[in-house]
Amino acid sequence: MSVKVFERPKALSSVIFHYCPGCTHGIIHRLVAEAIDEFGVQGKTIGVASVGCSVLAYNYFNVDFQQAAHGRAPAVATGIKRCLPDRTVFTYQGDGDLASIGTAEIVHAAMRGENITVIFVNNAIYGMTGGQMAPTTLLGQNTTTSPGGRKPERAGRPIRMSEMLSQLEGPAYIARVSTHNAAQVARAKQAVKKAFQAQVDKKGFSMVEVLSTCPTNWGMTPNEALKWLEENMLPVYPLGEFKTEPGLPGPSAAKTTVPTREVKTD
Ligand SMILES: Cc1ncc(C[n+]2csc(CCOP(=O)(O)OP(=O)(O)O)c2C)c(N)n1
Ligand code: SF4
Repeated sequence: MSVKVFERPKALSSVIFHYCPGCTHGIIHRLVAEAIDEFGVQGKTIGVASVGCSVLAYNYFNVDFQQAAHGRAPAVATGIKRCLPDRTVFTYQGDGDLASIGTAEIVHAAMRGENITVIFVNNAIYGMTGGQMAPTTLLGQNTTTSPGGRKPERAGRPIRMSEMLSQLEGPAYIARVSTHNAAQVARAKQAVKKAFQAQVDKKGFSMVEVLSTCPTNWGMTPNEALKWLEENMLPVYPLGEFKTEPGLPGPSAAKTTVPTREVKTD
């Protein structure tokens, strides 16, 4: 008797990724595709690709896709979801895209509680354009635009998007997960599923921040990059669920914000 232990998710096309060896974008694609398969929504999912190394995501996911301009994916996804509310809509964005040029779009989509899912890939650098400093770059981290390391007096401190967005009332689910070992990848899968579940249940905005590697621009081997992520990124970007609406599977965190009251104007 033969037992199948591994297969390509149906929501992933049979195409070889262009990502560099050891880049964890590929793992994250797979997690998203597995979640789409498990929810049985492949035929009614629409992805929104951003600009960055994952700009070609539409080649890899076997679902409908729309390309958005740099940083604008949450606005594009908002329009798609409002026009086609029965579709499962997700964005796939890097940290340069989401936390720099796209800061306004992500904050306002989260504030409005748009019923979309955001997959936020944080590799602490601009990957596609050759390794410039991002808002997520760690203090002291060398990049092409911070030779000698990021200095707080010049460039501020790393922005923690999950913590920041979880202060808003709109989001239903916000979590940060990582890809540095198999156990963490398994946890990441649960978070991605929970984010899609929030959308299916019409609970509102969901985001999973996934800590990811960029061995090429970090100047490391794939294994060194996984170790660097674990040792340097986790202390700055702690893992966990920052916001969970009651009713979603798994332990529910208390709401972090007190809802604002409606005021009557007559
Ligand atoms: C309006 C605009 N500004 C700047 C760029 C250049 N640009 C392309 S990708 C990118 C950064 C990508 O980094 P990130 O979002 O972190 O994704 P990664 O490549 O690391 O996955 C930038 C600045 C652009 N394409 N469009
Ligand atoms: S440049 Fe970095 S983020 Fe882009 S594919 Fe290569 S390793 Fe991945």
